[in-house]
Amino acid sequence: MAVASPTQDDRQQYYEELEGLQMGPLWAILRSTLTREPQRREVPFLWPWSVVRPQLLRAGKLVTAAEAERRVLMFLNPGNPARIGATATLYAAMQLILPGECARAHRHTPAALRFIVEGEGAFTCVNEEKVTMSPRDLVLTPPMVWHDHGNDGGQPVMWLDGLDIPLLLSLNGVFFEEYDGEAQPSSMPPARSERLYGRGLFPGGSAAGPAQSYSPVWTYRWVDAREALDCLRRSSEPDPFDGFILRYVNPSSGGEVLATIGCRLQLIPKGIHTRAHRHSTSCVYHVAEGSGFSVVNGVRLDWRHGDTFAVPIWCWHEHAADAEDAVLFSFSDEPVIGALGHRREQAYLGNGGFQAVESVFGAK
Ligand code: GTQ
Repeated sequence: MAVASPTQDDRQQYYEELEGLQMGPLWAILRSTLTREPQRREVPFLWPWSVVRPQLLRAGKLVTAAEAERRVLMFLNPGNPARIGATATLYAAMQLILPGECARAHRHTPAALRFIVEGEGAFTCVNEEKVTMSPRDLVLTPPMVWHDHGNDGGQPVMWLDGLDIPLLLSLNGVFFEEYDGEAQPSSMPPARSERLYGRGLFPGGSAAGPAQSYSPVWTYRWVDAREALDCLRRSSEPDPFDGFILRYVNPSSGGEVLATIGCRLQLIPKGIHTRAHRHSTSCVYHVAEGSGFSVVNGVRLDWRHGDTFAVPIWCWHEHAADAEDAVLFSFSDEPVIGALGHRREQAYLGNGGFQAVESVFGAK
């Protein structure tokens, strides 16, 4: 039996009825949802230390650590104001703790890392182990591990926080618990996690557990990392896309330090300009040493020590150091994308491997 051609009105009425029934036609959104490449809202962005530092110190005058729980300025990506994150999956922020303050103990499912930017004398207590923090050390507080921060010194201490909050929010996976009391007792011997798990020796016999999803070493010291980077430089050729690059490793598995976040430290020697590539992971960079610039999807980001910048997923990027050697710390969602089997990488082939600069970030 022949069916009469439907009119626009028939369709419209149908769609309206479906809406009331909590149903919808896939064909209306198929092409705009299952896109050829990621639809990315986040943009390349840089938070200069010269801007961040005074604002953070201002927070120190206006809000106490006790009031705030954590006195933290978040880095928000202007491309996606609805999301708390520097990229679609990664949260980045700068935390301040003043002498004598305590940021009380809690734990949560989001995984966290700290990269210390300025000041001596602060510590994080991680599962009853007091971990001292010095500039450029990496400190981990993995999922559901109790942590409080304190400052026994005489200076303000500031550090970069990296967490997987946007990822966990999209998974509806956030759980949070307050500790019973302000700060944990430090019942563990000082530097226990470094001394016991960070030296290529693990407890044997029945105490030798299976590989853990996060590193049992709570801190990776700058002096060690910097020395390793120099050693790498003296004994190998630079990677064309990343210069000399090290991976912070979970010694129990050989994998990434956190199940959802991987950390890297890379040296871009003076005069080196890396080739551009892009990958299916997003990344937050922090300048640990020196100065230089990156070109991210045609935007030139000039950076110096203390700056933080976001490279959203599938953005072309290349790095250069012209005046001096530069060292970049970075964290990414690589372990998540890798576990899903969705790792993709592409080299930029046009223009001799370098992007054309279309705009300069922050230029008026
Ligand atoms: O220091 O425990 O930037 O729980 C965000 C959430 C820091 C922290 C952040 C947190 C922390």
